[in-house]
Amino acid sequence: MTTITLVQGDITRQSVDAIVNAANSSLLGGGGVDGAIHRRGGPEILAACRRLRASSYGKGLATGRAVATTAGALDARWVIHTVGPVYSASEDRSALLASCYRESLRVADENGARTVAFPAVSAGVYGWPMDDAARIAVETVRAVRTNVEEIRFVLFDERAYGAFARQVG
Ligand code: AR6
Repeated sequence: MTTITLVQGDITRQSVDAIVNAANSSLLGGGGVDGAIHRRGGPEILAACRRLRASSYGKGLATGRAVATTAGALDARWVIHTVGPVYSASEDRSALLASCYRESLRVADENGARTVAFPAVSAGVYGWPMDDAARIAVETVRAVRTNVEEIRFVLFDERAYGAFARQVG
């Protein structure tokens, strides 16, 4: 049984097995959630990302994929980095956004994580409309077969929290 929970707050303050990062394909950090995770998690995470770049992801991590690193100083065992699609009004990229959630849960399962915190992937800098981002996120995780016991969506503000709450019902 997997439970979906919602929290309004800062994902870097969560105590879970895995924290999902809305990264970019470089894996070398950025703003938004990515910046916050690297700031609070410390240099170990970036060092692990650099090693991944050097070993397996020379061309970067593809959109819709996910990979785990140490969580550094965060209160978690892993950070799972996933790359959301940039929103496009002219092209339907929702399969790629759904893939971020599926792949992140697959990586969580591979590592044995039982509690996983997700941000609203692509709904910040990447421009995805919040209601649609919430619908895709919730529908996708509900359809996944996983050993994860708690999927916690951590929403930064009231608007995001409301959008997810309407989907979870
Ligand atoms: N905790 C929870 N949610 C947060 C936090 C936080 N600490 N900070 C921001 N959010 P974004 P994206 C919310 O932009 O759209 C980065 O530069 C935010 O309000 O972090 O996937 C990466 O390096 C929004 O609702 O991710 C990429 O280049 C949601 O998290 C790019 O941004 C996602 O916003 C990825 O863009």
